[in-house]
Amino acid sequence: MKNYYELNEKTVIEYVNNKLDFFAEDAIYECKEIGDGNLNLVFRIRDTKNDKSIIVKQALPYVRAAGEDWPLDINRGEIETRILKLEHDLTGGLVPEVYLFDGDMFCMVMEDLYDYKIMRYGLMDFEQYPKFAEQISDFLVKTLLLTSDVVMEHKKKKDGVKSFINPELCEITEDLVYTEPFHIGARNNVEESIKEYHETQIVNDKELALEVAKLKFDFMNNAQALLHGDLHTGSIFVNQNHTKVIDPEFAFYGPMAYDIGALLANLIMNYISTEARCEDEELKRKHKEYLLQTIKDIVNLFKSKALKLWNEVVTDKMAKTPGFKEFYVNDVLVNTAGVTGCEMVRRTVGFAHVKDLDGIEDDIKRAKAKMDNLNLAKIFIKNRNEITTGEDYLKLIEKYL
Ligand code: SR1
Ligand code: MG
Repeated sequence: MKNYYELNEKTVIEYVNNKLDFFAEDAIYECKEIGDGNLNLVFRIRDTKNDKSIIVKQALPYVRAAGEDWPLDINRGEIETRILKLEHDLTGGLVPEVYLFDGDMFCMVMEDLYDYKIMRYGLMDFEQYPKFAEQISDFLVKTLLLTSDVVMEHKKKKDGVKSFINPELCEITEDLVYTEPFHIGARNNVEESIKEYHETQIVNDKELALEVAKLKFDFMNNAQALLHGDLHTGSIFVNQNHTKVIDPEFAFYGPMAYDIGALLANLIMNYISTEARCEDEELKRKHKEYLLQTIKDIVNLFKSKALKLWNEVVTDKMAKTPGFKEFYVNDVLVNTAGVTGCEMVRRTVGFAHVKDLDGIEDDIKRAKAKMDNLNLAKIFIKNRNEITTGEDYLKLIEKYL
């Protein structure tokens, strides 16, 4: 931490120019801190004269959303840089290009995705992305299957487990996703109108707690593949033609289901919020239809692409046993439904919420949306053994919402 200082909109310009030969001599700078995540500072620096821009992401030694009382491993940017480079190669560019990582300043300098939009905000504006399901299912299958034991030489895979060990960020997930939302706790954020519902329907449900405990220890003990680790719609940039996944600082070797479930949950929460937030009935109908189709496609495409790629890339002799690939993918999908439910619960009553639900202005509609969300989440967790196809998701969404 000797040479570390927190950057601001002024100092970051000089910082970048000392590190990289990117901007022209005659550049006219515009700089804005655009980070709205829970952890880091993110700056966009633009040269308006030559129309060039760059992103600088700096890790803080504490959780930004909580303040200095919640310290956090500052070295997370190093893991993020390594996984972004790896994912860039595995997926043929479904993540941004990293230009530089500076281990003194814990800063990453990368490609600016200025003609993309953060997916959460796009979906909240009821936009549709027709190529998303195809591209994100590619991302999931390639990053997950190709980093797993069924494909990788086993000692190399174990080296990966070691080099992507990420205890502090994993602990955040263990606490904020798999523990605290299922108890009454100081870091939870439960709005008054749903406090009773939370207590009676979530905290007091012992059957639910048992299922969540099983999922928690799967998250902690199943070093199946190299995960993104926080694949919500705020970690994805999209436009009509392309998808770029960002922010894999929670990366580690864990269960594939964690990435797929986090994504599905965030699409479902956008679906639930659309009912309350969209005033134009025709737009609402179309957006919900688009979301259902996307959810269905992601699950089904993940399954079909994983089974197809399996035949081309699997190296383990026992993994080639007839019937094993179907067993393996089915197991991933069962746990995916469980993770979907846990993510939906934690984003409603845990420390870190989503704007989709919190942004519903009407108090009554917001409370209803959150209770609907919790109710559906429980079904996903408890009935996960029967939820393994896109159609299964749609049936439940249509039945309970
Ligand atoms: C203390 S960090 C809270 C949440 O923000 C990140 O994006 C992760 O989702 C984490 O759980
Ligand atoms: Mg993030």
